[in-house]
Amino acid sequence: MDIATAPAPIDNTAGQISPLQLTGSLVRPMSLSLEALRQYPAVTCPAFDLRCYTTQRFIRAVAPYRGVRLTDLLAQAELRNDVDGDFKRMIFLAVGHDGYFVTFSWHELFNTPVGEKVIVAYECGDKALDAQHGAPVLFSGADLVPAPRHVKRLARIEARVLAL
Ligand SMILES: Nc1nc2c(c(=O)[nH]1)N[C@H]1C(S)=C(S)[C@@H](COP(=O)(O)O)O[C@H]1N2
Ligand SMILES: [Mo]
Repeated sequence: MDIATAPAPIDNTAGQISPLQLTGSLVRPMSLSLEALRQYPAVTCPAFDLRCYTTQRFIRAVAPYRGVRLTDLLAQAELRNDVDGDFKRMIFLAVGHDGYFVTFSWHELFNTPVGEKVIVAYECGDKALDAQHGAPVLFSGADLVPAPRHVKRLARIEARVLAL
């Protein structure tokens, strides 16, 4: 094959960023580009040290993130409540482009101080994040060890109602 004329491979690390999908038990599922995220009220979190939970390894210092609260996005999408009280049994999966995912409970997000500090970030240290720097990044600022719920290249937030 002539490499010079071969179509460019789709390489998401090269800068292309797919819209963030809000899916699952929502009244209005949404698809949000970085530009669309910027239309929501912006919040900034303090700088912090990224540290792995499993190894306790120090990864790097991270400058303040700027982004939108996850609860603001979910309020816009509106949680379904098909059976009375479903929201109290709801969890949210935050899924990265590579399939890495973490969870939040409705209680954490909407009924504890943790939720106020969960953001989807599009800027870091006053500079726009690109795909190579993980945009958009989901970050839970109240966590004791930040790395697990620091999801690089967040692709989807999925709302699920748990049943026994
Ligand atoms: N998308 C994505 N985000 C992720 C992970 C991952 O595998 N995929 N691993 C998490 C964990 S457990 C750690 S320790 C850090 C690793 O960050 P680093 O790749 O910058 O060293 O990213 C976190 N965010
Ligand atoms: Mo980790």
